Amino acid sequence: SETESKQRGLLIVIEGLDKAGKSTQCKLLTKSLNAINIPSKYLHFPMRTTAVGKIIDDYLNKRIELHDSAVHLLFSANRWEYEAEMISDMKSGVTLVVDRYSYSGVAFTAAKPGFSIDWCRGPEIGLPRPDLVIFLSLSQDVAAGRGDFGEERYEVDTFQKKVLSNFKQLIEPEWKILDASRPIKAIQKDIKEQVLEVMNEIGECVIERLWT
Ligand code: 2DT
Ligand code: MG
Repeated sequence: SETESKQRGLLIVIEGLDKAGKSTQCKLLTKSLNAINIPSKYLHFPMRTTAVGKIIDDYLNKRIELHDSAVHLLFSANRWEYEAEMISDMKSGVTLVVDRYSYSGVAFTAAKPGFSIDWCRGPEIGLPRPDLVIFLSLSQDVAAGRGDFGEERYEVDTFQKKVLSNFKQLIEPEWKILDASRPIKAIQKDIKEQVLEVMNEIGECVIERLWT
C-alpha cells in the first residue's frame, strides 16, 4: 500500500582471520539473497580498485613502505570514500554484504607495536554501524591445515595471533560467532538464518554509526 515504505537494506559484516572463508561465505550469501529477491551487493575492504585502494595494494604487496599511522588512516579513508554509496545503497533497499570492515582495521593496526585499540578506533567513528557482524572463528590448527599463507604483508603466524587477540577485545554481545571449521554449506545455512532474523527485526530503523 501507499503508506508502506520500503525496508532499508542491511549492513552485514563478516570478519575473521585469514583462511576462515570470509570471501566464500560473503559471495554465497550475496548470491542466495539475490536469488530470493533481496537485492544485495558484495563489498570487500580494502577496496583495492580506488585511488586510495591502489596505495594500500602497493603497501600490502610490499612495493612501497609507509608509516604505520598513515597506512591505518588510508584503510579508514578507503571506507570513508565509499560511505556515501553505502548509505545510498541501504536507503534504496540494497543489503551490503561486507568482507572485512572497521574491526579488521582496528585489529590489524593494533597488532603493531605502539598502537592502542582506542587510537585505532578514532578514524572509524561515524562510519555506518553494521546491523549484523558475523565472526568466523577458526583454530590455528585448522587454519594451518588450509595451506600456507601468501606473500602479503601481515600473512605471518605471529602477527595473526596478535590480530586474533585484538578481535577478541572487539567482540560485542550481539556478534554471532560461528565455527568456521565446518563444511561451507553448514556455515552458510547458519549465516543465512542469522541474516533473515535480523532482517525481520530491522524494518525501517535508522542507520546507526560506529563507536559513538
Ligand atoms: P584481504 O586479505 O581481505 O584483502 O585484506 N586490513 C584490512 C587492515 O590492515 N586494515 C583494514 O582496515 C582492512 C579492511 C587485513 C588484506 C589485509 O589488509 C588487512 C589483511
Ligand atoms: Mg588476504
